[in-house]
Amino acid sequence: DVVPVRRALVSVYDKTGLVELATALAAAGVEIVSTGSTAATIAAAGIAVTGVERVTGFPECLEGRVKTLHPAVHAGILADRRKPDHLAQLDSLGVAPLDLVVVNLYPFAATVASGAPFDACVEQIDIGGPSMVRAAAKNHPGVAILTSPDQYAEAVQAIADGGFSLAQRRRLAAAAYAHTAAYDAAVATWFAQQTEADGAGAGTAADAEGPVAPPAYAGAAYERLAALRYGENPHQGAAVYIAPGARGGVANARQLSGRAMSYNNYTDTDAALRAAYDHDGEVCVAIIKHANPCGVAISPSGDIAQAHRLAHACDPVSAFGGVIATNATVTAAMAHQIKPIFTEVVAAPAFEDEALEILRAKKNLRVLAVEPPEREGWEIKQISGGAVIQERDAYQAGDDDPAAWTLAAGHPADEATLADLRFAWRAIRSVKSNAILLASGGATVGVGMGQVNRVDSCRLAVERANTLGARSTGDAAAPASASGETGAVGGGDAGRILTGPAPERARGAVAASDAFFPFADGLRVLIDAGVRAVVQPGGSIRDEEVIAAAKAAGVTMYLTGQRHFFH
Ligand code: 93A
Repeated sequence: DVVPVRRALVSVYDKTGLVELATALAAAGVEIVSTGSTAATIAAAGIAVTGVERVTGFPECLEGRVKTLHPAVHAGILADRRKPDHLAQLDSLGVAPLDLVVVNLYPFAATVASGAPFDACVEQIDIGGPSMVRAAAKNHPGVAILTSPDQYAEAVQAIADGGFSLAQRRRLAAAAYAHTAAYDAAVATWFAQQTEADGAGAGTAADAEGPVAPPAYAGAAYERLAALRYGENPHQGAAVYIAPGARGGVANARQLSGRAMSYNNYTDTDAALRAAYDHDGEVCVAIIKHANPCGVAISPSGDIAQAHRLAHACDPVSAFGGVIATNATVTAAMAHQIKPIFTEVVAAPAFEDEALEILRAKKNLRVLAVEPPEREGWEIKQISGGAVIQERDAYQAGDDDPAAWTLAAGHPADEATLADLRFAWRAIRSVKSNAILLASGGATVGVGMGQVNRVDSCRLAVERANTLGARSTGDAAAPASASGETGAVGGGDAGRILTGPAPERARGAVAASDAFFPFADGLRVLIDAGVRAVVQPGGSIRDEEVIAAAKAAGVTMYLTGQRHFFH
């Protein structure tokens, strides 16, 4: 099933490895047919090349829009060698078959990412390239297709060994179709976005009454970035993919140091970024374990090291082996704090040089430079037999603003309390439902996550607040005396950011609930623990009973009118 390579068509935008490939092809006696600047690059290296115009008898025209779109090219690619009739037709038409097609496409996504104007982006939609790729992949019984310089080494070896095997050609064909599918998905996504921006398209949530169903392209193909060692567990195969046209977020992260990212590293870092970037205008640090926050904090003074201390102090036990993300530049002071704590990943938009040096010294710590994740877009979740797609729960949703809340019980909150309620309401969006979150001083102090009834989430939040935490002064000059105390991990320097035994942190804290209280029982757990103000969506048929319980206890309660389930 090995087909020898006698004639190759080479047309590549990315010239990486081109001369080496052409050299190997020429050495193997392969005739090279090529387009414009690809042919010029090959010829400049002193390698014999036939211009595609000689094959087509037609000049490249329309500013390059028509180069290879010609029957002399496509018949040469598509003729089925197993059919004598096809070969006879080629003969009578004077067309020679092509055994190898090497094409990589115009850089459409990179052009969009560069902020180029509409027409310039459209010009970078490759037409002739994908046509050849798809034709060659279709005719894989006789033709091999290469779409990336990564495949050249394998190809050179195959040609030296006498040709590509059928298994190789099939694998290359599958990769080729995945490539053109992802390319078209990027075009489709961008195009639909442009149409929406014109106001002529399907519309957005902003201009419609209710939620808008995702357009067809929302489920478009993802492009495979890399295989992962394994999935959630070592017996599960896994890979990571890039969304068409996406730039930010963890899938596009630049890894600056540490071991390769695992599947769980990717998903936890994603959760950490979601949490950290939900606090616009504030310096925020989020620590995630098993997709849930074990600490989120902002620093009113913009001191990221302080925000990290506060986030860590929420639950130092769980922060062991966690993932840290922030929306601000990591300073040396923060890096010093992270150093003694076993941490899987640190993700940030930027790092001070000294911070990077400190973090790089920890060989197992993965350090990621990440552009902000996109706020809007579609979330895809697989279900058996298909998928459900929804609009992302937008960061900074309208109900974030306390001015839009309704005071249902107690006195209006003072400025500091209102700031904590606002923080808690933002932070709860990254906690798995049912979620109850206790906060104080711009930091979570107790998180009750993922319970199947709300009263259990309340109990969990209170218990965790009162047992797990270690008080942090949030002060840069915190004494280094508390090593080994409650919740300190790793001993030694880890104690530096923990300044005392776990206090009763639920007392005096504020609480947020991601959805309404169906009964007063959950709220009573919070009241009994000393919580003084609560923010929740409201909307239960027993709202009256819940509000009455708050009033009776002198607890302030705000209703936001919007819930934030997150599963
Ligand atoms: O403009 S096209 O859509 N029309 C074509 O006929 C065509 N043929 C090859 N783009 C076309 N190509 C693309 O040109 C290839 O996909 C490749 O990216 C590029 C190589 O052109 P050059 O050899 O001039 O650099």
